[in-house]
Amino acid sequence: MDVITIGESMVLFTPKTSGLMRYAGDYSSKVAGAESNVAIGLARLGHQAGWISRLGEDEFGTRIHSFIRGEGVDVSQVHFDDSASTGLYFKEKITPDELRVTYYRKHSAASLMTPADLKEAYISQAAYLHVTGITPALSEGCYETVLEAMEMARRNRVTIVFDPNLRRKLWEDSHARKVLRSLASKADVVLPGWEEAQFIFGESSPEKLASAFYEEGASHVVMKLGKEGAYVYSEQSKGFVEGFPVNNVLDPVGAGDGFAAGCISGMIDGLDWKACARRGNGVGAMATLVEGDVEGLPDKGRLRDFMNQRDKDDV
Ligand code: KDG
Repeated sequence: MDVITIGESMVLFTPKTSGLMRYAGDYSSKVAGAESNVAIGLARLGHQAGWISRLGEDEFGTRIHSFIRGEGVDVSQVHFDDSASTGLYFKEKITPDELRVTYYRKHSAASLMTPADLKEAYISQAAYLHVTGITPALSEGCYETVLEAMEMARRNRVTIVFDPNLRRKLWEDSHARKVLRSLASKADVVLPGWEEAQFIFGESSPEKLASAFYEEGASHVVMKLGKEGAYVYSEQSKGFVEGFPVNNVLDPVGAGDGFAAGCISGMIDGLDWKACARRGNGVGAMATLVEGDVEGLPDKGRLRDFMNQRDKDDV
C-alpha cells in the first residue's frame, strides 16, 4: 500500500438551482469526504490507497462504500455500524459567488470511530499515512483514533502527512487552533493553506509561517496559496512554485484534496519537493474544473497533458 488515510465520507447533495436551499426542489447527489477524496485522487494517479472509516448500515453507507471501492481504493478497513447513520452534506450555491456548506453529521457512524478501528499491521505496511484536521473535530474518539494512527505510523517508520483542513463549523476556534498545531508538530509533512497557517500562528507571510511549522517539528512544509501556487519549506529546498490559474472554475471545493493527492503522488514517485508541489498545483487546478469533489481529479495522462499545455501557453 502506498498511502492509508482515515476519515469520514458523506453523501453530498447539491441543489440543481441556485439560491437558498429552502426553495430547492431537485438535488444531485455525489460522494465526498476530504480523506477519501485524497485516496481517490491517488488511485486515479495509479497509486495504491486505502481508506479507514465507519459508515452507517444504510443505503447511503452502501453507496459510499461501493463508489469508493469502485474508484480502486482499498476499503477492507471500513466498518458498517448499525447504531448510527451515514453523514450527509449539502453544498448550496446561493449566488454565483457565494457557496455555503451545511453538514448533517453529528453523531454519525464515522464520528463513533475509536482506536479499536485501527490495525497496526495494516498501517505499518504503508509508505505514507495521510490524516487531516477534520477527523479530530468529529469527536473525542475520532481525535484519539487519529493520534493512535499517527503513533502507529511513527513506530513503523511510515511517513505522516498532515493537512490541517480547518472546518470552523465543526469546532470552536481556540480548541481547533490548539489541536491542529499539536497534530502538525507530530507530522513529517504538513500541507496547510495560507489562511489555515494564519489561523494557527497569526497573520504573517507564507515563508514565516512555513518556517513556524518546520520549527515545531515538521521536516517538510508545502503551503497552498490557491491560484498563486504553493510555497515549499524544507532543509533541501525553499521557495515558491507557480500555480496553474484557471478562468473557468466550476467548483472550488475539493481543490485542496486534489493538491494533497498530487503532492503525495510526487512524493511516492520520488520527485523533489518543488516538483511535488507543482504536481499538487496541477491536480488542485483540475479538480476545480468539474462539479463535485472528486469528479475532476485526473489520471496521470490527463494531468500530464494539462500541465504540458499550460507550460506551452506560458511560453
Ligand atoms: O475538502 C473537501 C471536503 O470539505 C468535503 O469533501 C467534505 O470532508 C468534507 C468536510 O468535512 O468538509
